[in-house]
Amino acid sequence: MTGIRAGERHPLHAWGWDERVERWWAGAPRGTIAARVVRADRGRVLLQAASGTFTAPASAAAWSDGAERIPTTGDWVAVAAADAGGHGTIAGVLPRFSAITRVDALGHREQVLAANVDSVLVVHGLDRPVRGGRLERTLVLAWEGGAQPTVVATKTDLVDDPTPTLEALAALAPGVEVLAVSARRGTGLEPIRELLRPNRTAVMLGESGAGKSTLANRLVGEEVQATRGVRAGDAKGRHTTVTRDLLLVPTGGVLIDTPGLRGLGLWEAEEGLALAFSDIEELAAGCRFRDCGHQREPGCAVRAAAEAGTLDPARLARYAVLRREAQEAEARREALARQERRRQGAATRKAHRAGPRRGR
Ligand SMILES: Nc1nc2c(ncn2[C@@H]2O[C@H](COP(=O)(O)OP(=O)(O)OP(=O)(O)O)[C@@H](O)[C@H]2O)c(=O)[nH]1
Ligand SMILES: [Mg+2]
Ligand SMILES: [Zn+2]
Repeated sequence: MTGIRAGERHPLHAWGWDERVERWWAGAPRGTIAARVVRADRGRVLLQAASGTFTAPASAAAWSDGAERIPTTGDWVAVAAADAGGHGTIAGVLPRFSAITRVDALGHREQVLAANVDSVLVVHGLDRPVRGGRLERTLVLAWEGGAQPTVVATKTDLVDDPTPTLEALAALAPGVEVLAVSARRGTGLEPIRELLRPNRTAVMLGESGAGKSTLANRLVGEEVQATRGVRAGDAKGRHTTVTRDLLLVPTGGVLIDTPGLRGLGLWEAEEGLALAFSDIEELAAGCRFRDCGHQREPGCAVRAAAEAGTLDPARLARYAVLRREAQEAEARREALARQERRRQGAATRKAHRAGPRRGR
């Protein structure tokens, strides 16, 4: 298929091609070539193939596993035809080993922000206050997507002592490493470089102005991404990055820079919630009822901890909000699945009725 001999490197190795992709590629349609999506931009994607780059519409395409996927940054795809002008057609999107997903603006569909990522760098700019809810939500998305999160507190050069903020971040992210870096000075980057070893993909998520693109440029070693100063006064960003871009870093890994997203609605989140709130999950083992909702149930160990001050009551309240949101999303998912089954049922019945007539 690709004509690569054992021991030889795949030409897309630098872009993250590994055994996982290799295995799935066995199901590729005949005559197609492999490519990775290196940019997603409002309905279009930029593809990196061994022979060069193509653009293609970001429309849903099936794979031999029967699933349809809309290609997004980080995806591996099979390109069918590409013309001399560099326009390609995507014949299929490979299965993903991880996918960072949020719900779309209407709340009806999932949008995959980045596919096939090993780690999520949750970037927080030390020039702004910590927004606990936002950070926790991002961690839920990362865990749910099947990636390992790391919190990156950047702009250490702007604060005298980052310690109190780092402690606050750690309390919001149990079991997650919190790194302190300055992209401006280039300090504290070693642990990130370690995450970006060959064949590893990381995606950065964080508010606009947090310093994602500046960090990306520092890690890449070149000004590949545009950056812009934050608003004086509240340090709010100006939504400089508008596409999701996959970049090669000299350590051999791949880094995805994303726009600072306003909305990060949950779509599927049960596992992500359990991992992001492992402290509450642990406490819940002591609740009298196994399905305790930590609301008004008697013998609730979680509420007891909040009352005793060992669990931040504000964190518990935010957890309850996210849980409700996840339950609502689940109900919507189920309703959509029912709708789809009805639609398919109707199509099958129609085909049966039309069948014999057409046969004659
Ligand atoms: N002092 C200092 N400033 C930084 C650092 N990192 C980023 N900045 C500044 O923060 C501002 C915003 O940085 P960006 O990298 O554009 O932020 P972003 O997260 O990519 O923002 P969006 O693309 O809008 O999502 C710029 O003025 C940067 O120069 C840092 O480590 N130290
Ligand atoms: Mg940016
Ligand atoms: Zn409870």
